[in-house]
Amino acid sequence: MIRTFQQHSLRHTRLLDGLWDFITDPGNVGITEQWHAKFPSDSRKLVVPSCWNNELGYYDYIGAAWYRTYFDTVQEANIGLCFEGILHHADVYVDGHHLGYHFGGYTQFSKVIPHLAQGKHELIIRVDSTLDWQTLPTDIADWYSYGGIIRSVELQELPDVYIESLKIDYQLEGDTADIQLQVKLNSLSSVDGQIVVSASTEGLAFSDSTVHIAAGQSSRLSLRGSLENIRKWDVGQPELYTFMVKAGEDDLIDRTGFRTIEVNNGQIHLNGKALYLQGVNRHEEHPEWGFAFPPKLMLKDLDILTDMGCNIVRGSHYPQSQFWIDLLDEHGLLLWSEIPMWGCFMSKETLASPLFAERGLQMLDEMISRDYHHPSIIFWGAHNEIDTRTDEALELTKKFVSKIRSMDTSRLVTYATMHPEEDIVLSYFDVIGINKYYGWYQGNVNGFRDMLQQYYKNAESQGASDKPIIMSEFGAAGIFGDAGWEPRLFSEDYQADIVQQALQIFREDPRIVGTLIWHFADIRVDVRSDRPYFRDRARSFNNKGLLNEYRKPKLAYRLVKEIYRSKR
Ligand code: ADA
Repeated sequence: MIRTFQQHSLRHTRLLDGLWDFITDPGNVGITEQWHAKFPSDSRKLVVPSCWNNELGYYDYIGAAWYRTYFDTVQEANIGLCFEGILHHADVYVDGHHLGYHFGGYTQFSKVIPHLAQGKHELIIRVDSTLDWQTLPTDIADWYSYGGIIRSVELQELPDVYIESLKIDYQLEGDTADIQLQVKLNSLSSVDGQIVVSASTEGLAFSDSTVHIAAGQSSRLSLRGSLENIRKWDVGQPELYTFMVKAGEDDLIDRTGFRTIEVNNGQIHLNGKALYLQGVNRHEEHPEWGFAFPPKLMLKDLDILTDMGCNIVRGSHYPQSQFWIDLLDEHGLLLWSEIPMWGCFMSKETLASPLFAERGLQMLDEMISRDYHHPSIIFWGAHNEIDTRTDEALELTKKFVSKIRSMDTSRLVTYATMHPEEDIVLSYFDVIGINKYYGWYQGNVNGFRDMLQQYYKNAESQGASDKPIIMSEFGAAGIFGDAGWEPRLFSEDYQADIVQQALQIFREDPRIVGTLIWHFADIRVDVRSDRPYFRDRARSFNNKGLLNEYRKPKLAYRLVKEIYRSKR
């Protein structure tokens, strides 16, 4: 996988990234014998990872496509295939056998093939980027509907008993950490066996444990240890600890940081100190790469966020790549991570759909399991702008929030509301995110003041007055280069004015604990000629970026930098 550190030193891994055969299948013909034989002659090459919509002729292609590559095994081996992100439906075939299906473009999944014979093997993936009213996101969202294998594909050679997962938990008492490791092992062997598991981190070796594992079964064990004088992870103080687990011939390396997060007196406390959050929303998108955002550009985005004086970024509106989150861990920046539940135009039928809920719960599961150890993640976001005045939203909220809390009690749970004045789900969350666009969709920028008063009344009536508030979205569009003497709509000047005035209002309000400007950089938007949505998006971009899509700063960027770097 593409991480900033090595995850295995014993297990052999290799990326299958590179040039793959590619063919679209608009008629959903499928992989019949005949069609399969035709694959090479009709197909073209495509780089994995990438989005096909960034290639000539495929700009607006939404539908099914087939990808093919080959890999060799020098001897019979257990093979694990790990897919970091495929938009959105994926069917995996090895040597013509269907290994399984996965839905969800922004979280990873794996398939294991025990005892694969020595030789050359064919890996085919059917990818379908079609969205509908029961998918996450649905077919209406304010970002481009890209398709493809957007993140890396990795092949792993697994020993007969391998480590499936590692979960690191800890309790802090002063500067002592009481640590529990939970290790899950899987056997692909036809005989029972015993295996020695050892684990360590800087300054602590856990006692070895001998585990009996039955043929073809899995086994869990937990290891405990205590570490004194720990260095805490904090904003701008990225203290990380690397954990190494060895089980027989296999190993797994992961990292975490020790810190506490809690809400106290309407404030968010990190390591016992009140935090004021200053940041932006960021889509992991670029006009040339779509969602297959390359590591080199991530480093640049990180430098820009740091230059601006941000201490947090919202991963709008889906789980972002692990490489990005590793970078945030390493630089002491915080992250709000959420699933792609974008509800601005969402129907009640969608909110009430069991399939939709099931997909959302699975995504929460995959996001939290994948990213549990990242100290940068402070919030799990349950949804964005669904109609939180309705019973359907309330029921879904209960399911999502209890799922999150059942998996993780060490972080805060939040969401972004566009109906703060009438919202009925406030009490389920630790922190309330408010999305409002006074000065853009909603009249004068001073409207924020009234809206906040109404929100406070609503919060009081629901017993939620003590919940910290983050202004999770606000902003205005400004076309890069359109600057002048007067702040006309869509000019850089207008955008800068709105953002500056809004920040001033929010920074004076003691109940607001943070601001996340919409948006970091301009993003491509799905403006299809046959649909009524997003018709105000000039250039087919959401132009509310503080930077343009190529990361050139607008006037608003310079003002925000000045404000974020000044004392409140
Ligand atoms: C919403 C939404 C964003 C974006 C924004 C806008 O708040 O959450 O994804 O669409 O509005 O630009 O209107």
